[in-house]
Amino acid sequence: MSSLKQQIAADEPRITTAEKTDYQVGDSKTFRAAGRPEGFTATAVAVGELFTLWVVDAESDMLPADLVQRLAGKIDPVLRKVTDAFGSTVRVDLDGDGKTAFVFHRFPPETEVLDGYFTSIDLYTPEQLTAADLIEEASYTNAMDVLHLNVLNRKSLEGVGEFDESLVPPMIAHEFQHLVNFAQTDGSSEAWLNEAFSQAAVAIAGYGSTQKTRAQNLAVMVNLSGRIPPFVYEGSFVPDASLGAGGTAVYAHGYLFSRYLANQTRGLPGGGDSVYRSVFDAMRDERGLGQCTSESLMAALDNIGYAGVGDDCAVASLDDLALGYATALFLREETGPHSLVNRAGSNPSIVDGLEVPLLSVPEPSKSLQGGGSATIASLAASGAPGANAGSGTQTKFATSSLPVSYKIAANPSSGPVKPGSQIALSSPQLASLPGAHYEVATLTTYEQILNLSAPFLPLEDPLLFEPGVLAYAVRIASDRGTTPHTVFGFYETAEPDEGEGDQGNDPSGGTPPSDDAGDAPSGGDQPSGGSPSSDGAQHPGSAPDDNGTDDARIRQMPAKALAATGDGEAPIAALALAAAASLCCMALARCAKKRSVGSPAR
Ligand SMILES: [Ca+2]
Repeated sequence: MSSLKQQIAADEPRITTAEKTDYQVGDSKTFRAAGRPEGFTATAVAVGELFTLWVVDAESDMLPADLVQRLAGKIDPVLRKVTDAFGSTVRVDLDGDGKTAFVFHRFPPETEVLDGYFTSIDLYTPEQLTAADLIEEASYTNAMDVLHLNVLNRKSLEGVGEFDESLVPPMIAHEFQHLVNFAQTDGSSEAWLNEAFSQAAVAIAGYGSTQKTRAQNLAVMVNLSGRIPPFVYEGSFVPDASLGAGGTAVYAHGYLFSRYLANQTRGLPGGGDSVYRSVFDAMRDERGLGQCTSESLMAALDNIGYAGVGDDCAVASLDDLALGYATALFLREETGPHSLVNRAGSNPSIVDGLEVPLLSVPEPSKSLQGGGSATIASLAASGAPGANAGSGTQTKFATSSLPVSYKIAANPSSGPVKPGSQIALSSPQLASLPGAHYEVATLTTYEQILNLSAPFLPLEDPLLFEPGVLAYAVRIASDRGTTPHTVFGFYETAEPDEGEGDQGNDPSGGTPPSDDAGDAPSGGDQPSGGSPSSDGAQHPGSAPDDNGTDDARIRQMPAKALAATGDGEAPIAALALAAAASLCCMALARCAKKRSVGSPAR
């Protein structure tokens, strides 16, 4: 495959077509895709400054003209913002039109769960691929800078209404970053960081709020497993999101970690939203090709003045960085290394429009997986940060009085009540959260319970049971954000007597549900591989811990771990973040089936 690495400068286009193409609306062209080597004919339906948009002829009914026009109006602004932040795609503008092609077609069964994808296969000619012994890939490359969009996106697949156009702009931001990434690095990119950059692109394009379900799933996963799941992986591996919560969490992590990078380095030369370009730039080779790797990340942070050795440096290593991020996830400081936002006066839990629930750890995980996994424990309960943190040793302590295990009790806790009965709420954590108060969502249908589609409103009066209500969802809102919610189910009783308090029939007693509304945008993608991995949404109840036998392949590395201890004032003030041994060195057995062309073998 190294034969495909040509001696090309990073900003030099390598045009493969004989003559410049200048596509116009109405043009017809044959495209190919994985699983569709026979090809299909598509027609150009819109041409912008930076893009061409194509729809497969056989499915033209799926995208009526008014929908196409609405989408077309949103693409150029997205591409411009992503280009400004991450860099140019000129090196891979294979057809030399100065634009990127987006083609809507019906994905074959093996990729039908995806909303869209990028594959670097498309950036090579059949001859190049054949010479590299990639015969199957040679049959479906487009030899063109093209991104694939599914005419059946997730909501239409689930039968929940029509094609969901709101998924398209954030997905385009996400997938287009993968194209920029390949143009900048020629595939010298670790998948976890490449995905994080694509999630940053979603934020920079202005669609951060579309990641809500993923952020909530991350919070649910932490709540269920007692630990922050891993997010730093080796090489081309990232968890397959269709397999459960692990993959979903990676996208939430990608978003939050990438914005943590920008927000932590804001104001430093090469920092802020320029941090991603700085990563590409930090280790450019003689051809001008950069990297998107752990090494170039740390080199960039060193150049920026954020990482290094010395008192002025915020972090000394990737381990430090991941621990700072994990701590920020828990503590939500307004500014400083334990802040996701790092801006005084801002809500510390709203990251580029995405509201991130406070994380709750009812019971610390007894083991950690590496790869940035972290847990938090009560020093008062355990006496010491004693999590089994692999080969790491606990060397760092931080102080916070913020609770991390949020409990809300209701009396009665669930079950039959009479209309007008008062439901008393109590939480030992309420008093220790600055500005804390209850918020309640009234759920009257099972669909609302499933999707938590009812709004949370401040509880100002005693909560009285209303006829026809199936359940109330309750959370604590505070200056640092909102906690995970707890659902209390109730039903009306005809019995006149008081004192049921019956918990026996509790339909949903107190367990925060995963409100997977299926609205996670940007479909799964494979940053630079030939076989796009799926990116389904997490389903409630799916196992939060998907390591299994993969733990055998975690490479143990000396790593710092972190503990936090409180000042002892509040009963739950003594916290321990005992965490994150063997960071960043997790290689799981379930690797992507196909490596990207031109991607360095690891
Ligand atoms: Ca082009």
